[in-house]
Amino acid sequence: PTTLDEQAVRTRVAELLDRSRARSTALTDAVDDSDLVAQHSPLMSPLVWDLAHIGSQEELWLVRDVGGREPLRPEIDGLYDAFQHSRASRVDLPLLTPPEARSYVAEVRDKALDALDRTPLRGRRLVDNAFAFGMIVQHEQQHDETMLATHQLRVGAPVLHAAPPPPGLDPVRLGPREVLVPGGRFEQGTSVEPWALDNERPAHPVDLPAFVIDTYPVTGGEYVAFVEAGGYDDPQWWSAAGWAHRVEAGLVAPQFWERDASGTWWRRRFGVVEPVPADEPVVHVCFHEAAAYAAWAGKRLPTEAEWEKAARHDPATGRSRRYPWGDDDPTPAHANLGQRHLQPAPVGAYPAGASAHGVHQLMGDVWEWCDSGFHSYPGFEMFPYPEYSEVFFGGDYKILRGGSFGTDPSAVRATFRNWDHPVRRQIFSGFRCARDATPVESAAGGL
Ligand code: AVJ
Ligand code: FE
Repeated sequence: PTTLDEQAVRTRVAELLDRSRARSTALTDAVDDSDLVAQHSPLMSPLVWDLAHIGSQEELWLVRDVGGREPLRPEIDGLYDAFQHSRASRVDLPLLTPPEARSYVAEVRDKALDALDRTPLRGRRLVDNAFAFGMIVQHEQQHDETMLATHQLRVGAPVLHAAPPPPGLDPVRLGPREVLVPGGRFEQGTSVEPWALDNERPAHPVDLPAFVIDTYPVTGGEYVAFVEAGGYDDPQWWSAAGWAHRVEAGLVAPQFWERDASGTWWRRRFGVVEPVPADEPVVHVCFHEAAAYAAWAGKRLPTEAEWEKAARHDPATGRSRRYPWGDDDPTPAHANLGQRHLQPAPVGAYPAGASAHGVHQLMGDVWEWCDSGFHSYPGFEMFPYPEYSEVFFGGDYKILRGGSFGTDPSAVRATFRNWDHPVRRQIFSGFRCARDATPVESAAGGL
């Protein structure tokens, strides 16, 4: 018999599947078919690959695995296996055409919804089957964010539109630039969040010395000061690997920035060219640029554990929250998520989203580089397949936390761990700074 609980899960999953598909459709209908099959950057797949790959993963996990159905298109599995073909080479594969890809994903979705209706979602299966649906919702949303990054790389007139973000706070109301997080234990990761991926598990204690962290991400205005001070010309701020990359790639400023003859910095954002906004978190910087800025500012990047403690730890109860503001799911008042806006919001725009430690904009706006590699937590158990996280542990990656304006709320939590190569910056990546607390600060317990 169907329990109320089970029906509620079904309804919620169906809504989220609908929402992710509406987003994929909007991102792929926004351009001509010739644009869908084009290579906008060797760092990205053609958009039509992402679309059919979304369908292919859904077929594997929901139609074949959960639903126990026969394969729809077994012959195309290899084309859409991300491990078989590099992003740069996908444009040369005999991919489904845009009309074929559209009808393929629609056919898969019909069968996935049928599986959702017929599959038990109770008991142990509630965990396993409901998780498979949650994983597929998150997978589609992750590729939607990737497609959004491809749109940003695409050259041409604007085709995406969204309302501007809410205004920020003036510096007086924003308060201090940094805050002390006292030393001590907190719980990192989760064992209970239903849609948490394997790499976020299990919950485990971490003991950290006191540290100081920025109350909001580094802004465009602050970053311009680093550029104008010659930060890109002075190897003392850069790690050896960072400097080598800065020279080899010819980095002079964040991606999509350009300086005019009068010295004004401009940025291109989804086809719109506008002055770099001084009060918006800087975006499209790689890990090396973020670390160099932090060194120039006399600080460093936070570790992943520091970021998570600043975001989740509630000093009043000792508990770790699901989100910086508490346990409630994100609303538009909490964070700039879900592509509601096509840019980060000015600092201070989400006072309701601040953490217990008074740290703003940890969720949404920009992914934040952390000075930590991608490793498993103690007690990690691979689930449901090694290719999601396990094969990436220990690779040449740095952690990113918190999600960007292009991340859907269904695909991010304060425990969510993203990772990428330290040289990547076509993603919506920014950062905030941290530093060790001085003995006086640690002893005082507050700034
Ligand atoms: C977690 C964002 C690094 O996009 O490469 C998508 C997510 N895994 N398909 C990525 C993912 C398989 C992944 N990241
Ligand atoms: Fe994928």
